[in-house]
Amino acid sequence: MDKLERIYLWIATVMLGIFMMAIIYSTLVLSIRIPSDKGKIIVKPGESLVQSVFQTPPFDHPGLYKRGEKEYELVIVGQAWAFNPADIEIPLNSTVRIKATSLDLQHGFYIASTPVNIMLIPGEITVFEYKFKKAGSYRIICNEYCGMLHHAMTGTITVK
Ligand SMILES: [Cu+2]
Repeated sequence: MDKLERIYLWIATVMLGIFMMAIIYSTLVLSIRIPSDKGKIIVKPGESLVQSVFQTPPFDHPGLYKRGEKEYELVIVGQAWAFNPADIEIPLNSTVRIKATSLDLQHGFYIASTPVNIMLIPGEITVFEYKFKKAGSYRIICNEYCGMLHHAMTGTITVK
């Protein structure tokens, strides 16, 4: 083996070690979890994830709920290959707290022309807040490849 090759291999090994330590440190010491620490769906013994999601509030009733003056909570359940609900109407200038999860696979929840781009992970609850300040129609897109009809996994948000 060439001397230079050996040096490169050593550098690569040391870097890999540092990255592994960083992952372990961020998980165990800093308690960083993906996608957030907003909770999990607890699957009871003998139950499937689908049953557990539909028995865990607020996911037992997906939809848009008024929580205050110009404040809403949007409960979204993603599944292959649809969002529930898929067509949502939001009053202009409302702050929407999106709470989302997935029933089966990893999906994306991206609202085009906004910074809302969240990952829906089976059994994990993701929360994201956004204020809709511009009226119009926004397309919801699944941007995590989730199989055959991934391209058909869309929805619409109408802000007015
Ligand atoms: Cu999807």
